[in-house]
Amino acid sequence: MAIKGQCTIDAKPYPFTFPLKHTALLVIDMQRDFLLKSGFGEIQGGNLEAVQASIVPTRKLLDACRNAGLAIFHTREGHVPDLADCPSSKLIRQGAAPNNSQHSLVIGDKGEMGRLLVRGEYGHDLVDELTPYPSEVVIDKPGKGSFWNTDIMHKLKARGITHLIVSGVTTECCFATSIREANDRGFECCGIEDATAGYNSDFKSQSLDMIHWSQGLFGFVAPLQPLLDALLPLTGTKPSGLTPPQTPPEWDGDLRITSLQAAYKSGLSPVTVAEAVYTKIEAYRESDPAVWIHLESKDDVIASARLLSSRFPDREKLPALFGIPFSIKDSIDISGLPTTTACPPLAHIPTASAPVYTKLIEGGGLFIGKTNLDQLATGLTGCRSPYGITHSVFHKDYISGGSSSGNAVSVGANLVSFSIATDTAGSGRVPSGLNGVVGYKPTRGLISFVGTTPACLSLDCIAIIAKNVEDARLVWQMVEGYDGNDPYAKPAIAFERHINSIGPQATAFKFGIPPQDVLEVCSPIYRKRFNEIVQRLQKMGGKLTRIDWTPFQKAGDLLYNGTFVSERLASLPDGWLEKNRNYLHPVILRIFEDVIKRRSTAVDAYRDLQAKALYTRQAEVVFAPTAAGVDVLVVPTTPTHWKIDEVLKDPIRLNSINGTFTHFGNVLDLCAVAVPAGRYDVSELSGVETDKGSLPFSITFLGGSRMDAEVLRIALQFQDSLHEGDGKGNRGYESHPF
Ligand code: TIU
Repeated sequence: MAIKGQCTIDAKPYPFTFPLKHTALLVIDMQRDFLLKSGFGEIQGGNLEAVQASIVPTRKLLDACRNAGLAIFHTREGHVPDLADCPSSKLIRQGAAPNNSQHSLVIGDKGEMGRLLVRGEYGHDLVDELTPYPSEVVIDKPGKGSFWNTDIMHKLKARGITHLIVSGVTTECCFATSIREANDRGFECCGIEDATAGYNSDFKSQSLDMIHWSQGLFGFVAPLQPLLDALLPLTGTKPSGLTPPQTPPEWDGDLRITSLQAAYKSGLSPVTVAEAVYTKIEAYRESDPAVWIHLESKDDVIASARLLSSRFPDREKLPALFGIPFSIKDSIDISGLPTTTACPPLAHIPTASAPVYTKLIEGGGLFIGKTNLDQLATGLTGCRSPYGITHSVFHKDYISGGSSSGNAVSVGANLVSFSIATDTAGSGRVPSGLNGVVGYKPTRGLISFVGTTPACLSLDCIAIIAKNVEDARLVWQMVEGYDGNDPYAKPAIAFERHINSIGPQATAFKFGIPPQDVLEVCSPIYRKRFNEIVQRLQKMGGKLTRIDWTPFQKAGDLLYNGTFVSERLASLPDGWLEKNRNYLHPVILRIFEDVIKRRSTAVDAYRDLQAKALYTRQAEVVFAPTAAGVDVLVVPTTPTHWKIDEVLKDPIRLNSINGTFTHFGNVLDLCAVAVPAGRYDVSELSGVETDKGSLPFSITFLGGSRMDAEVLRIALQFQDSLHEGDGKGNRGYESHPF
């Protein structure tokens, strides 16, 4: 291993180098139907002995990759039970061959292991030796290639994968097709000779030769042993046969997901983490009693932690969020708990949980409590809740931001690892920026919004607040996915741009920023810091590119000055406002009354919808993959950091300024991630030399619809550049005093 984080192995046509963090093992179709007697493969005329010989080497490869911490993807070929995803050519061609005596059974027919190549049947599943672990990805594919009509490209990109180690059956069919498909999409692939097999030995060797022919037409081919040798030193686990440690490992309270995952793997108990979390929560209550609307009892959480330990006794096979403590905004339903949306007259006790919550629990997450928010998720300050005003974890006089105020504080104060919030006008990004944590708002419709109280339903979005970009990205992977019950869900499979896996293009990016006159809204220290960040991005290889700011400006204005605010009322029952005005927070009441006073008409609303479509199209041009287009837009997350007192005196105007760089995000169907970008002294903001302490600075990267993986990649690059050489990585919570 020459360069840190990279491996190089002997391969044809020349040595294959792969970055560990960006490499996945792809195990193709090691299904009973292809490997065992009476399966689909035998009907194909396959030599079963030949393919079965690949099982043991594939297991060795899988174990080595698991131990080295690589992402693991398995595929299974097969069809939905009514065969709606099976083209007639695939169904009929072989059986229709003249004098055919071999294909007496075709796809969907009942064989000895169930219906052939049909999902859910015994024969369709993977052989026992290669059963996936809970944290591994399984892709069900209807074709021979792994990319046709699947979301594998999306899932690989979402994990930052650029390099693939490929194994599985059969070499001449699905293995070769998948490598060719991956190659077209920009992946660097290396097929592993001993861990693939075909039904015809000549086909196997010729298929492998075709991959590396002509200086690597489709990729690389290598034997297994050099790869095992290269991965062995990276093995995180102890050699087997030793007595497990008798004392649990030391844990320093680091709640980053990746750190907790490593600690759990080596024996840390989730009960220890639950106890520590409650100690922190109690201590922080002194500083800020307004974080939680509902806190689970410590005993209940400890019981959940115990249950997790008994459900997952094997520490090698933990789900990704095993024992990871999280909080959730109190506008998101959890069965049996009140959802208040910080608006007591709207409180209800749901009988079903929001899918986003259910997925976290299924992934092993440890639920701690529901957090405070600006009433009806309307606001960007954290000063609009009957449950009290949260303050920034950095300073008691300064706002936490909102509306996901408690979410960001619970992460920023290190009470939980991550939090599930919402973001309509910036509610996930703004409080993250003001508390020194990461706030990621995926493209709308990628995470189900079902079971969440709407703020402005056609623009609402689930947001993820975490300690660093990689944690936010991991939580996204756990909770995203098409939900047919969400009318705004985006289709599961989308066009995905190719990736750049090697060369300078792998790290290069183009970025745009707001024009100088727009940046004038920022306080002097914010402008100074933003300019410094722009220089840093350029030093990292980012190319500052001129963009048309008009669609962002106009879309931002549309959100609050247009008719979209009326949509906030559309989700409430008729007459609700009249009945409940006395119970509303005075600022929220004022906003709603102003909306009513406008007497907007349907004509106004249609004009705004048309304007939204136009600006969205204009923004697509800004993010187009052309010479003039940019990969990301970079903005300061907020223009400044208000004091609580200032906001209380002028709540609507200052709130609106707070959203200058966030309002347009959902109107234009963008994705965005707010990332901490250092600190500054409070005195630099206030101008009062005697003011003590520091506050966080934050920038937001925005990208086009469904460009989440690209935006997160650049955000990660930026985050890493901030922590280069400090030996700590991004611990998140170290950046503030708690
Ligand atoms: N027929 C054949 O060789 N293979 C398949 O049909 N599927 C896979 O290769 N997985």
